[in-house]
Amino acid sequence: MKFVDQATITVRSGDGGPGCVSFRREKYVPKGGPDGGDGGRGGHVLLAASSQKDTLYRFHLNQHFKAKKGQSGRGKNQHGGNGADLVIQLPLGTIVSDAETGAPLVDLSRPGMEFIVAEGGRGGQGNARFATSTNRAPRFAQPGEPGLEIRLRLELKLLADVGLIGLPNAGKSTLISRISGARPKIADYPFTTLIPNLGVVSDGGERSLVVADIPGLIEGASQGAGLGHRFLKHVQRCRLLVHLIDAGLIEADDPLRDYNRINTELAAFDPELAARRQIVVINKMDMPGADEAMARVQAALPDREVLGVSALVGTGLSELKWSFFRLLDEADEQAEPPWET
Ligand SMILES: Nc1nc2c(ncn2[C@@H]2O[C@H](COP(=O)(O)OP(=O)(O)OP(=O)(O)O)[C@@H](O)[C@H]2O)c(=O)[nH]1
Ligand SMILES: [Mg+2]
Repeated sequence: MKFVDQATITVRSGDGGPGCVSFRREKYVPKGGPDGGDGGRGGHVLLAASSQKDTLYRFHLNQHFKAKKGQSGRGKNQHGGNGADLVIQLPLGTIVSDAETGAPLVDLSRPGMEFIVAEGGRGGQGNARFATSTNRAPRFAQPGEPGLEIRLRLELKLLADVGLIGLPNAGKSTLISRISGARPKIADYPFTTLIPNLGVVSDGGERSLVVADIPGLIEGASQGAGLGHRFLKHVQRCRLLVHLIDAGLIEADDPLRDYNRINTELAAFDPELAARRQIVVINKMDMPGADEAMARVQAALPDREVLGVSALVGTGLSELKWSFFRLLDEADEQAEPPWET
Protein backbone atom coordinates (compact mmCIF):
# COMPACT_ATOMS: atom_id res chain seq x y z
CA MET A 1 0.00 0.00 0.00
CA LYS A 2 1.20 3.50 -0.75
CA PHE A 3 2.56 5.65 2.02
CA VAL A 4 0.49 8.83 2.28
CA ASP A 5 1.01 11.17 5.20
CA GLN A 6 -1.55 13.89 4.63
CA ALA A 7 -5.16 14.01 3.60
CA THR A 8 -8.27 16.13 3.94
CA ILE A 9 -11.58 14.47 4.66
CA THR A 10 -15.13 15.55 5.39
CA VAL A 11 -17.04 13.95 8.23
CA ARG A 12 -20.64 14.40 9.22
CA SER A 13 -22.29 13.25 12.39
CA GLY A 14 -25.80 11.84 12.21
CA ASP A 15 -28.92 14.01 12.33
CA GLY A 16 -31.06 13.59 15.40
CA GLY A 17 -34.28 11.69 14.78
CA PRO A 18 -37.47 13.80 14.81
CA GLY A 19 -39.80 13.73 17.78
CA CYS A 20 -43.14 12.07 17.21
CA VAL A 21 -46.68 13.52 17.25
CA SER A 22 -49.02 10.89 18.60
CA PHE A 23 -52.02 10.57 20.90
CA ARG A 24 -53.02 7.74 23.10
CA ARG A 25 -55.69 5.56 21.55
CA GLU A 26 -57.34 3.28 23.98
CA LYS A 27 -60.70 1.70 23.97
CA TYR A 28 -63.28 3.72 25.92
CA VAL A 29 -60.87 6.65 26.28
CA PRO A 30 -62.16 9.12 23.69
CA LYS A 31 -59.41 11.70 23.92
CA GLY A 32 -56.09 10.26 24.98
CA GLY A 33 -53.26 12.62 25.83
CA PRO A 34 -50.14 13.14 23.71
CA ASP A 35 -47.69 10.23 23.78
CA GLY A 36 -45.20 11.01 20.98
CA GLY A 37 -41.71 9.95 22.02
CA ASP A 38 -38.39 11.73 21.40
CA GLY A 39 -36.19 11.04 18.44
CA GLY A 40 -32.86 9.30 18.95
CA ARG A 41 -29.51 11.07 18.89
CA GLY A 42 -27.56 10.97 15.66
CA GLY A 43 -24.34 8.94 15.60
CA HIS A 44 -21.11 10.62 16.67
CA VAL A 45 -18.04 10.59 14.49
CA LEU A 46 -15.07 9.30 16.46
CA LEU A 47 -11.42 9.17 15.54
CA ALA A 48 -9.39 6.29 16.95
CA ALA A 49 -5.61 5.77 17.04
CA SER A 50 -4.64 2.40 15.62
CA SER A 51 -1.17 0.90 15.56
CA GLN A 52 -2.38 -1.46 12.83
CA LYS A 53 -2.55 1.40 10.33
CA ASP A 54 0.56 3.11 9.00
CA THR A 55 -0.60 5.26 6.11
CA LEU A 56 -3.40 7.69 5.29
CA TYR A 57 -3.66 6.15 1.82
CA ARG A 58 -7.27 5.07 2.08
CA PHE A 59 -8.31 8.66 2.87
CA HIS A 60 -7.11 9.71 -0.55
CA LEU A 61 -9.56 7.29 -2.10
CA ASN A 62 -12.50 7.91 0.19
CA GLN A 63 -12.97 11.38 1.58
CA HIS A 64 -16.51 11.46 2.93
CA PHE A 65 -17.63 9.80 6.11
CA LYS A 66 -21.06 9.95 7.65
CA ALA A 67 -22.50 8.59 10.87
CA LYS A 68 -26.09 7.25 10.92
CA LYS A 69 -29.06 9.40 11.83
CA GLY A 70 -31.15 8.82 14.92
CA GLN A 71 -34.48 7.03 14.59
CA SER A 72 -37.77 8.86 14.85
CA GLY A 73 -39.65 8.84 18.11
CA ARG A 74 -42.77 6.67 18.17
CA GLY A 75 -46.14 6.59 19.87
CA LYS A 76 -46.63 5.23 23.37
CA ASN A 77 -43.76 7.47 24.47
CA GLN A 78 -41.17 5.32 22.75
CA HIS A 79 -37.78 6.89 22.14
CA GLY A 80 -36.16 6.43 18.79
CA GLY A 81 -32.86 4.55 18.89
CA ASN A 82 -29.60 6.46 18.63
CA GLY A 83 -27.85 6.45 15.28
CA ALA A 84 -24.78 4.22 15.12
CA ASP A 85 -21.50 6.01 15.79
CA LEU A 86 -18.90 6.01 13.08
CA VAL A 87 -15.38 5.17 14.23
CA ILE A 88 -12.59 6.13 11.85
CA GLN A 89 -9.33 4.30 12.50
CA LEU A 90 -6.28 6.48 11.89
CA PRO A 91 -2.61 5.59 12.12
CA LEU A 92 -0.97 6.24 15.45
CA GLY A 93 0.68 9.65 15.30
CA THR A 94 -1.98 11.36 13.16
CA ILE A 95 -2.52 14.99 14.05
CA VAL A 96 -6.02 16.25 13.25
CA SER A 97 -6.98 19.86 12.72
CA ASP A 98 -9.94 21.81 11.41
CA ALA A 99 -9.24 22.21 7.68
CA GLU A 100 -10.99 25.61 7.50
CA THR A 101 -9.54 27.36 10.54
CA GLY A 102 -6.37 25.35 11.04
CA ALA A 103 -7.28 24.92 14.73
CA PRO A 104 -5.69 21.77 16.17
CA LEU A 105 -8.25 19.23 17.36
CA VAL A 106 -6.39 16.16 18.51
CA ASP A 107 -3.03 14.40 18.35
CA LEU A 108 -3.65 10.66 18.23
CA SER A 109 -0.43 9.84 20.00
CA ARG A 110 -1.47 6.92 22.21
CA PRO A 111 -2.66 3.56 20.87
CA GLY A 112 -6.36 3.00 21.44
CA MET A 113 -7.06 6.68 22.01
CA GLU A 114 -10.51 7.83 20.87
CA PHE A 115 -11.82 11.30 20.24
CA ILE A 116 -15.33 12.51 19.35
CA VAL A 117 -14.73 14.95 16.54
CA ALA A 118 -18.40 15.59 15.66
CA GLU A 119 -21.24 14.99 18.08
CA GLY A 120 -24.42 13.55 16.72
CA GLY A 121 -27.43 15.88 16.53
CA ARG A 122 -29.82 15.67 19.47
CA GLY A 123 -33.11 13.92 18.87
CA GLY A 124 -36.18 16.15 18.66
CA GLN A 125 -38.65 16.05 21.54
CA GLY A 126 -41.94 14.29 20.99
CA ASN A 127 -45.27 16.03 21.51
CA ALA A 128 -45.69 14.40 24.92
CA ARG A 129 -43.12 16.89 26.20
CA PHE A 130 -45.07 19.91 25.09
CA ALA A 131 -48.32 19.26 26.93
CA THR A 132 -49.17 22.14 29.26
CA SER A 133 -52.24 23.14 31.22
CA THR A 134 -53.31 25.42 28.39
CA ASN A 135 -52.37 23.10 25.54
CA ARG A 136 -53.16 19.56 26.51
CA ALA A 137 -53.00 18.24 22.99
CA PRO A 138 -49.97 19.75 21.23
CA ARG A 139 -49.96 18.79 17.56
CA PHE A 140 -46.30 19.46 17.08
CA ALA A 141 -42.99 17.88 17.89
CA GLN A 142 -39.39 19.04 17.46
CA PRO A 143 -37.38 18.05 14.44
CA GLY A 144 -34.03 16.41 15.20
CA GLU A 145 -30.98 18.64 15.42
CA PRO A 146 -28.93 18.34 12.24
CA GLY A 147 -25.59 16.58 12.35
CA LEU A 148 -22.35 18.50 12.24
CA GLU A 149 -20.25 18.59 9.12
CA ILE A 150 -16.56 19.38 9.41
CA ARG A 151 -13.58 19.21 7.12
CA LEU A 152 -10.58 17.67 8.78
CA ARG A 153 -6.96 17.91 7.89
CA LEU A 154 -5.06 14.76 8.74
CA GLU A 155 -1.32 14.80 9.07
CA LEU A 156 0.65 11.75 10.01
CA LYS A 157 3.86 12.31 11.94
CA LEU A 158 5.37 8.98 12.80
CA LEU A 159 5.97 8.17 16.41
CA ALA A 160 9.42 6.70 16.81
CA ASP A 161 11.98 6.96 19.59
CA VAL A 162 15.01 7.03 17.35
CA GLY A 163 15.26 8.63 13.90
CA LEU A 164 17.97 7.67 11.42
CA ILE A 165 19.22 10.59 9.40
CA GLY A 166 22.02 10.93 6.90
CA LEU A 167 22.84 11.28 3.24
CA PRO A 168 21.31 8.89 0.73
CA ASN A 169 23.31 5.66 0.57
CA ALA A 170 24.79 6.06 4.06
CA GLY A 171 23.38 2.67 5.03
CA LYS A 172 20.31 3.65 7.07
CA SER A 173 18.13 0.89 5.69
CA THR A 174 20.87 -1.69 6.08
CA LEU A 175 21.24 -0.62 9.70
CA ILE A 176 17.53 -0.82 10.56
CA SER A 177 17.30 -4.22 8.88
CA ARG A 178 20.14 -5.48 11.09
CA ILE A 179 18.84 -4.21 14.42
CA SER A 180 15.08 -4.68 13.96
CA GLY A 181 12.54 -6.74 12.06
CA ALA A 182 12.07 -4.05 9.41
CA ARG A 183 12.98 -5.17 5.87
CA PRO A 184 13.29 -2.08 3.69
CA LYS A 185 14.82 -2.26 0.25
CA ILE A 186 18.59 -1.85 0.20
CA ALA A 187 20.66 -0.97 -2.85
CA ASP A 188 23.92 0.63 -3.83
CA TYR A 189 22.35 3.75 -5.29
CA PRO A 190 21.03 6.83 -3.48
CA PHE A 191 17.30 7.33 -2.81
CA THR A 192 16.47 3.69 -2.57
CA THR A 193 14.20 4.39 0.37
CA LEU A 194 11.20 6.38 -0.80
CA ILE A 195 9.00 6.10 2.26
CA PRO A 196 9.73 5.99 5.98
CA ASN A 197 10.06 2.56 7.59
CA LEU A 198 9.60 1.74 11.23
CA GLY A 199 11.40 -1.05 13.05
CA VAL A 200 11.13 -2.31 16.61
CA VAL A 201 14.43 -2.85 18.38
CA SER A 202 14.38 -5.13 21.40
CA ASP A 203 16.91 -5.28 24.21
CA GLY A 204 16.41 -9.04 24.31
CA GLY A 205 14.22 -8.67 27.39
CA GLU A 206 11.09 -6.68 27.97
CA ARG A 207 12.15 -3.35 26.63
CA SER A 208 11.85 -2.22 23.07
CA LEU A 209 12.02 0.99 21.13
CA VAL A 210 10.94 2.12 17.68
CA VAL A 211 13.43 3.29 15.07
CA ALA A 212 12.47 5.23 11.95
CA ASP A 213 14.43 4.97 8.71
CA ILE A 214 13.56 7.93 6.54
CA PRO A 215 14.64 8.72 3.00
CA GLY A 216 18.10 10.29 2.84
CA LEU A 217 18.50 14.02 3.20
CA ILE A 218 20.34 16.09 0.66
CA GLU A 219 21.27 19.72 0.56
CA GLY A 220 18.18 21.83 -0.12
CA ALA A 221 15.89 19.19 1.33
CA SER A 222 14.31 21.67 3.69
CA GLN A 223 13.45 23.93 0.74
CA GLY A 224 11.81 21.13 -1.11
CA ALA A 225 14.68 19.89 -3.27
CA GLY A 226 14.81 16.16 -3.62
CA LEU A 227 12.69 13.90 -1.54
CA GLY A 228 13.91 14.43 1.96
CA HIS A 229 11.89 17.49 2.97
CA ARG A 230 8.57 15.67 2.78
CA PHE A 231 9.80 13.26 5.36
CA LEU A 232 11.69 15.52 7.74
CA LYS A 233 8.55 15.94 9.81
CA HIS A 234 8.70 12.24 10.56
CA VAL A 235 11.76 12.69 12.73
CA GLN A 236 10.29 15.69 14.54
CA ARG A 237 8.89 13.53 17.30
CA CYS A 238 11.98 11.32 17.74
CA ARG A 239 13.70 11.80 21.07
CA LEU A 240 17.05 10.70 19.70
CA LEU A 241 18.56 11.22 16.26
CA VAL A 242 21.20 8.93 14.87
CA HIS A 243 23.31 10.72 12.34
CA LEU A 244 24.76 8.10 10.04
CA ILE A 245 27.85 8.93 7.98
CA ASP A 246 29.48 6.78 5.31
CA ALA A 247 33.12 6.33 6.36
CA GLY A 248 34.16 6.23 2.72
CA LEU A 249 32.87 9.76 2.11
CA ILE A 250 34.69 11.52 4.94
CA GLU A 251 37.12 13.98 3.41
CA ALA A 252 40.56 14.35 4.91
CA ASP A 253 40.61 18.14 4.77
CA ASP A 254 36.98 18.66 5.75
CA PRO A 255 35.77 15.66 7.76
CA LEU A 256 32.58 17.39 8.92
CA ARG A 257 31.37 18.58 5.54
CA ASP A 258 28.47 16.15 5.12
CA TYR A 259 27.70 16.18 8.82
CA ASN A 260 27.32 19.96 8.74
CA ARG A 261 25.22 19.83 5.58
CA ILE A 262 22.69 17.55 7.21
CA ASN A 263 22.56 19.58 10.40
CA THR A 264 22.05 22.76 8.39
CA GLU A 265 19.08 21.08 6.72
CA LEU A 266 17.62 20.10 10.06
CA ALA A 267 18.00 23.60 11.46
CA ALA A 268 16.40 25.16 8.39
CA PHE A 269 13.41 22.88 8.73
CA ASP A 270 13.03 23.17 12.49
CA PRO A 271 15.62 24.71 14.81
CA GLU A 272 14.40 22.48 17.62
CA LEU A 273 15.28 19.46 15.54
CA ALA A 274 18.86 20.67 15.18
CA ALA A 275 19.09 20.90 18.97
CA ARG A 276 17.70 17.40 19.50
CA ARG A 277 19.92 14.82 21.18
CA GLN A 278 22.06 13.30 18.44
CA ILE A 279 24.69 10.62 18.19
CA VAL A 280 27.12 10.41 15.33
CA VAL A 281 27.60 6.96 13.88
CA ILE A 282 30.21 6.22 11.27
CA ASN A 283 29.05 3.34 9.10
CA LYS A 284 30.94 1.06 6.71
CA MET A 285 33.81 0.62 9.18
CA ASP A 286 34.72 -2.56 7.23
CA MET A 287 36.04 -0.37 4.39
CA PRO A 288 39.78 0.39 4.14
CA GLY A 289 40.75 3.70 5.71
CA ALA A 290 37.62 3.85 7.87
CA ASP A 291 39.49 3.99 11.18
CA GLU A 292 41.44 7.08 10.14
CA ALA A 293 38.26 8.69 8.83
CA MET A 294 36.47 8.06 12.08
CA ALA A 295 39.39 9.45 14.10
CA ARG A 296 39.20 12.65 12.07
CA VAL A 297 35.51 13.06 12.81
CA GLN A 298 36.00 12.35 16.51
CA ALA A 299 38.84 14.89 16.67
CA ALA A 300 36.66 17.50 15.03
CA LEU A 301 33.78 16.75 17.42
CA PRO A 302 35.42 16.41 20.84
CA ASP A 303 32.11 16.89 22.70
CA ARG A 304 30.03 14.44 20.72
CA GLU A 305 29.68 10.73 21.10
CA VAL A 306 30.99 9.11 17.91
CA LEU A 307 30.47 5.40 17.32
CA GLY A 308 31.76 3.23 14.51
CA VAL A 309 29.72 0.37 13.06
CA SER A 310 29.49 -1.81 10.04
CA ALA A 311 25.83 -2.37 9.31
CA LEU A 312 26.83 -4.84 6.62
CA VAL A 313 29.20 -6.99 8.70
CA GLY A 314 27.45 -6.35 12.00
CA THR A 315 30.29 -4.89 14.06
CA GLY A 316 29.40 -2.37 16.73
CA LEU A 317 25.67 -2.98 16.45
CA SER A 318 25.04 -4.25 19.97
CA GLU A 319 26.96 -1.30 21.44
CA LEU A 320 24.83 0.94 19.26
CA LYS A 321 21.61 -0.63 20.53
CA TRP A 322 22.72 -0.20 24.12
CA SER A 323 23.46 3.46 23.53
CA PHE A 324 19.93 3.90 22.18
CA PHE A 325 18.46 2.60 25.42
CA ARG A 326 20.91 4.50 27.59
CA LEU A 327 20.46 7.83 25.81
CA LEU A 328 16.68 7.52 25.80
CA ASP A 329 16.78 6.87 29.54
CA GLU A 330 18.90 9.97 29.99
CA ALA A 331 16.51 11.98 27.85
CA ASP A 332 13.61 10.74 30.00
CA GLU A 333 15.38 11.71 33.20
CA GLN A 334 16.03 15.17 31.90
CA ALA A 335 12.43 15.53 30.85
CA GLU A 336 11.26 14.93 34.45
CA PRO A 337 10.14 18.15 36.05
CA PRO A 338 12.61 19.39 38.67
CA TRP A 339 11.63 18.81 42.30
CA GLU A 340 10.10 21.82 43.92
CA THR A 341 11.94 23.01 47.00
N1 LIG B 1 30.79 -1.96 2.92
C1 LIG B 1 29.65 -1.62 3.49
N2 LIG B 1 28.57 -1.32 2.75
C2 LIG B 1 27.43 -0.99 3.36
C3 LIG B 1 27.33 -0.95 4.79
N3 LIG B 1 26.06 -0.58 5.10
C4 LIG B 1 25.42 -0.39 3.95
N4 LIG B 1 26.23 -0.65 2.89
C5 LIG B 1 25.88 -0.58 1.45
O1 LIG B 1 25.58 0.76 1.11
C6 LIG B 1 24.57 0.81 0.12
C7 LIG B 1 23.42 1.68 0.59
O2 LIG B 1 22.79 1.08 1.70
P1 LIG B 1 21.32 1.46 2.14
O3 LIG B 1 21.10 0.77 3.45
O4 LIG B 1 20.35 1.20 1.05
O5 LIG B 1 21.50 3.01 2.36
P2 LIG B 1 20.39 4.11 2.76
O6 LIG B 1 21.04 5.08 3.66
O7 LIG B 1 19.18 3.45 3.25
O8 LIG B 1 20.15 4.79 1.37
P3 LIG B 1 18.85 5.54 0.80
O9 LIG B 1 17.68 4.75 1.20
O10 LIG B 1 19.05 5.51 -0.65
O11 LIG B 1 18.88 6.90 1.38
C8 LIG B 1 24.15 -0.64 -0.12
O12 LIG B 1 24.81 -1.12 -1.26
C9 LIG B 1 24.63 -1.36 1.14
O13 LIG B 1 24.91 -2.71 0.91
C10 LIG B 1 28.50 -1.28 5.56
O14 LIG B 1 28.50 -1.29 6.79
N5 LIG B 1 29.60 -1.61 4.85
MG1 LIG C 1 17.32 3.44 2.59
